[in-house]
Amino acid sequence: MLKEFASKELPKVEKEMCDFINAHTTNKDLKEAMLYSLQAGGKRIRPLIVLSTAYSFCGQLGVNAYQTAAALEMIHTYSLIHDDLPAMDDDDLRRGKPTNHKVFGEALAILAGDGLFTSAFQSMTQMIMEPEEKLLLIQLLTKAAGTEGMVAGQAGDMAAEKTQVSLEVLKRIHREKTGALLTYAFVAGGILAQQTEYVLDQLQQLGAHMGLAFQIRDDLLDVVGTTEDLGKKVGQDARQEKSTYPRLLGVEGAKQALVKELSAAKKIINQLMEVDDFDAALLEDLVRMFTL
Ligand code: GRG
Repeated sequence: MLKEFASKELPKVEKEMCDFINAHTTNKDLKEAMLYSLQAGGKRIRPLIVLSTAYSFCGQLGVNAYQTAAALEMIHTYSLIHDDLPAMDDDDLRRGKPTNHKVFGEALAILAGDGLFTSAFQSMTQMIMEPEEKLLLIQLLTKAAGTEGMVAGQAGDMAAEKTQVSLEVLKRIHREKTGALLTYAFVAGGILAQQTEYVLDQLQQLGAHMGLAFQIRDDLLDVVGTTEDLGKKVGQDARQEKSTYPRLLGVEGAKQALVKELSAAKKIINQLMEVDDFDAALLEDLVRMFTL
């Protein structure tokens, strides 16, 4: 069901992102660099979470849902461009293609990231909806992407490369670096579907478990290598000697940790079944997607 939903809905997010960049980027080279990374073939997990969460509660999607999903993916794309820069991970390949700075040079890649970051918020300010709801969606995204979320996590991750860290520190880094945007995706879906504080709190917790599961799974795939991504990643992490779940817990321990996070996620989805009109099918499929 999630697969069909994704095939039907994600092209609308693609269009939303590209139309916005095309309409609002005056410099041709900058536009090309931004579109290059946006169209480089990401899995679109974050937009898929926004849309499937909103749809699970109200069975329909308004234009604001696509705009929010598009803004979130623009921020994710900016973070990948900057993460690949020589000053950070210094990677030549992303999603099997040359990284943005390899194609466009470092200066334009920095600006492409800056452009995507600011365009995301610019597009959200244009959403036509209740001002309070819009402000909340924007405010929570600044928090998730910024110095209490992804940017803080990236700083923590850089510091952790030089030293072995505890499981607690590793969890915090991932909660901020990748978990914050994933959690936002669930909560934003709930806000777009006009859900109560109680539901938003449940979605926050669901996002936290799914965010950790996403990271543990990613770490495990680097070791056990069951997906296509593996070949691209093993070299990187082995070179960096980073602290990862399998390194701290062993492969079996990391697998158990993944199962634990996904069971907690399922429990929350079961609780949400008490909410009027909630249909669990899409979110249950999402949990299955995060399984090894
Ligand atoms: C530069 C501020 C700043 C932040 C960078 C997310 C991030 C923070 C860096 C990405 C580095 C990385 C490999 C993180 C591990 C989690 C992960 C696999 C992220 C990639 O997300 P996917 O799998 O990517 O959703 P696609 O390519 O599908 O969009």
